[in-house]
Amino acid sequence: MIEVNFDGIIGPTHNYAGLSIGNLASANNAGNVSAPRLAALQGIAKMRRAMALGLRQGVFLPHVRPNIDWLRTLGFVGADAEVLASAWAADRALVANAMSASAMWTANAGTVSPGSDTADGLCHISTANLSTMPHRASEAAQTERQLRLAFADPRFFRVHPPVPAAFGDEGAANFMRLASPAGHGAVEMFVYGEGNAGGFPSRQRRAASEAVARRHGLDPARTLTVRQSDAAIAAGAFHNDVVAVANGHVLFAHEHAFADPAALRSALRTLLPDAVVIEVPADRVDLDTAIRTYLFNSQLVTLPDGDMALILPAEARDNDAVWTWLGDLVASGGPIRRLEVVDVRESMRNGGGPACLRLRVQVGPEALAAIDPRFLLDEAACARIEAVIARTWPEAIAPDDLGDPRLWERCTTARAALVAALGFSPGEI
Ligand code: SUG
Repeated sequence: MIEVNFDGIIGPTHNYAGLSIGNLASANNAGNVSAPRLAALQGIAKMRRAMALGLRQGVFLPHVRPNIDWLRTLGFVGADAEVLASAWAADRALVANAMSASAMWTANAGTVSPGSDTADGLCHISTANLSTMPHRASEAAQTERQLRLAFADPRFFRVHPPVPAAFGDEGAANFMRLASPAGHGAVEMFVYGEGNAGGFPSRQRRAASEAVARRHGLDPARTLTVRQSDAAIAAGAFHNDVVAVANGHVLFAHEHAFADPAALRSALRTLLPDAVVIEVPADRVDLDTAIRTYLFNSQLVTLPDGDMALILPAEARDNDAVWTWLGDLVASGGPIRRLEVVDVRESMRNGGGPACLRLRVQVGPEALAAIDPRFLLDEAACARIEAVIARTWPEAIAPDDLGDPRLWERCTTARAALVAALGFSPGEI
């Protein structure tokens, strides 16, 4: 199977509005001035880096922002500019929600089960409802449209609508898949939270995960629902991918990521005896440091030569405890052999690291050929995207700018230029 990582192109409205309760980076950076152009170029540089490592790369596009349709559902009427102006006058937070560029974090776009795990052999993709946060909940409709375009071929793919909003589902950020190198099958793991840990919402409901597993036609005997620890949520791990990541036969996690790590280990020993669990002990890297540096929000990838690499945020290298631990990990001769550091600081300040920015889709060669090629990257497409960003993305957005009609206009034009540059027609996406 070939893995394609679909990164969200960071949209022109990228800003720091502090919209996500429980996401400490978003809260701590609320009110700061963002740099959308730099942010988007950092995102593309990360994609180029993955491609240089020999990995397949895809993209999803920024959503229509400002999201005027959403403001209309809240009762604002008139021409587009009137809708925005009256929403801004009524409640600035509503416009901040309508301007959010949060669709960049495509690990939250949906959950993907490769065809090798499903009853009908199709690759199943469930659009996430992201229902816990208003700015994220409005993503689902446009996300589903893009998924249906990219994975339209019914011979290989089945795209599902979101599960009902009553059951919060945040997609692949709370999902991990382990596969045996010796062909002993795979295990899909869904991680959920429960209750209100430390006053922070747990955004993934168990019922949502179970619904996704049923819809995908997974074998219940090879599907695990794993509870996230309250300590992790209370410390700011609003998604599991802030404290754990899996790839191939390797699970890389913090000691306090899961409510019952011993039970998880024992289930894995039975289902996938050749799985390797690399657990980072709290006395080497405490939970707060892990969350601040996003050590676990790395992309754990298999390189063409079979070695695994961690694509880490620069914040992980900048911390002595984390970097020392990683040095020991590579020296230990285990499956993770390489460390690749990327700078995605603009996204990080909203709580989105390298792994948040990508959705993994694993396919065979025929299914790969059936993906709409406009969503797949090569050098030429990278250059086209960079040129549009450099020409049209705003350089800075301060909180008051969110109410400026010139910014609304500019961001609309910028997105339209990108849509055209990638070969989509205006109403298509
Ligand atoms: O949902 N931040 C996102 C970050 C998502 C990270 N994704 C993963 N862990 N996979 C969130 O909390 C902040 C936006 C703001 O505050 O304006 C935000 O939505």
